[in-house]
Amino acid sequence: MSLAMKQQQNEEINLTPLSIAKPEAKLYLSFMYVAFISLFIGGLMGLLQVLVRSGDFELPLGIGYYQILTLHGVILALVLTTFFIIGFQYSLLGKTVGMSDKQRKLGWLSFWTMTIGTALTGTAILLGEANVLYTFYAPLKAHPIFYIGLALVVVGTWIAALVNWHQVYVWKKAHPNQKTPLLAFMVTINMIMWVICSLGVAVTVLVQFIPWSLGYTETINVLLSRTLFWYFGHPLVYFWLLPAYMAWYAIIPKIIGGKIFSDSLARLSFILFLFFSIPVGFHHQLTEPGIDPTWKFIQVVLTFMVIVPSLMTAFSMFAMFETTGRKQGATGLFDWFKKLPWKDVRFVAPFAGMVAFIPGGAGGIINASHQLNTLVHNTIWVTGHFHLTIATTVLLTFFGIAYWLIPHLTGRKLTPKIHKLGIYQTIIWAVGMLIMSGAMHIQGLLGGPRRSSFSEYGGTEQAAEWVGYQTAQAVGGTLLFIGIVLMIYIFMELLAFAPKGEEEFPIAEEEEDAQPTPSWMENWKLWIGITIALILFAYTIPMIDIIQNAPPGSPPFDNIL
Ligand code: HAS
Repeated sequence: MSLAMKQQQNEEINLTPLSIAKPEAKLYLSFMYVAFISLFIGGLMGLLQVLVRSGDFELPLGIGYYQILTLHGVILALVLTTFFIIGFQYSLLGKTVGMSDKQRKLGWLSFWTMTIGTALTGTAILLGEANVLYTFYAPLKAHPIFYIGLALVVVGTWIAALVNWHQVYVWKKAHPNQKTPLLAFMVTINMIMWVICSLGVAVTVLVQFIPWSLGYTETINVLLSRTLFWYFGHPLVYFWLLPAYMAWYAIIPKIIGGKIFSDSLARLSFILFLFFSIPVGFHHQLTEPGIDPTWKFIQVVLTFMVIVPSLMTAFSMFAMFETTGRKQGATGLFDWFKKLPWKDVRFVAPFAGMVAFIPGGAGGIINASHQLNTLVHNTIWVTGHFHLTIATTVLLTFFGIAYWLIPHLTGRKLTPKIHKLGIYQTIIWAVGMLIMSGAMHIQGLLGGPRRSSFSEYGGTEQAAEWVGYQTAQAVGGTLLFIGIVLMIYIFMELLAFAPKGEEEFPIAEEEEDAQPTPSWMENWKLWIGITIALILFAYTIPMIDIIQNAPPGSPPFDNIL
């Protein structure tokens, strides 16, 4: 069916979600294959790391600790997330605004560009030519293929962004006076943020790293490269978070039998993310010399602004849970809690992710506080923080999405057995992460460094204090690996073995008496204008300073690890 016909049908049935045709499903599923293969490889590397750090295990065959650490970070933080997100977002748009044949073909182009890039980067790491970790901080130097591969992954996502915006544009033209469906609005924002921020990493990779790694330039401006990386690196974490929020705002209400709490509030929180995600990168560089403290202070203030939309989200979630519970007959202060569908894994997994975000977010606020940051920076506390946020909050939500998205796309049923297995999976994950991330937080407070293999540090007393926590991390990490194996099994069941049938693509509706969403919320020129103004304000002067007063650049440190 052509896109115009689908949209016509959409209008006739009063904006009920569109159906997903087989060729579209194939595209969305391809992204999921790469995401879940990455989960397995990255998880295995994680297991090896925690075992090495326990002090009781050595890597065989001359494999280096920093080689597997790089693979772990790149394949989980960059590949798994990006593939899942792009595939999920395509499916959201396919469902809410439609996808034409031409758009689908370009969707494949984005997929293959990203996949070829991943293969190149992965090969460089596997050959031991890129032990530079996922942040590839200069002056550590990798083989040029590592950077070229990463650049291709980014180019692939830009193609996806263009396709996404085109999908929304075509829909808008066909529905001139209607508001963009909430999920399509959210995808549009996420991709605007992503394209603006990934320009930073593109510039440093193309202008600094590739020529330097090819030997065309002798030195690199280290501070500039790190600043451009973090200009990208912090919004990157919201690029991971916002798809989880899409599910929390617009999908979870349907799963629990409720309605969207407030369409306007959800849109406003996404607009605030667009404004405040980017001009905050210095909070990763608070201990770095060469950046004027005034600008660090300004970016810390802006960091506290980006906490606001998450607090709005927390408020909305509580409000949505309570309103739904009360409509189902709950009375008293907390009865609504019992009304939540505790046997439905599509709800339980993301809910566990929400709970993890309470300490995860609090940890972020600690990190962002300049004085406290001096205590935790470069300690394994930070690793604990991001395992709670990305590896629990976001990932459990992604698992929650997979439970309905995969069978919806493969035409299979989410059976009671899989619900049950999924709930065990969630529990194993939550317990494993509680142990591993909890031990990381405490060890960090005791001064344990991050990004480091096992060492007794010459037999110092302080390092001896850390060993017990490292053993706990190995216990937690082993549980997490069991959780990964279980999740891969569930994924394969949903892909090919579960009984044939239909699974719902749950998209929630607004309350009947909801106030209309103001039309100015779609004033894209204004939102992008404010975003650019904030970026220019936060970065122009310090950037000029970093370039003009740069110390001598650094020659490459080649595979010293
Ligand atoms: Fe972070 C470092 C600050 C959020 C990821 N962060 C990292 C790194 C990663 C990362 C990967 O300021 C390491 C990078 C590296 O390799 O060096 N982070 C923050 C702040 C937030 C934050 C202020 N981070 C995230 C998210 C991530 C993530 C989200 C991934 C997805 N982070 C930092 C800073 C550093 C940092 C510094 C640098 C540290 C250093 O020195 O190197 C905020 O966005 C957090 C706001 C969140 C909240 C929580 C709201 C709670 C909600 C849940 C509601 C629960 C419900 C359930 C409804 C305020 C929405 C209720 C049920 C019940 C039963 C109660």
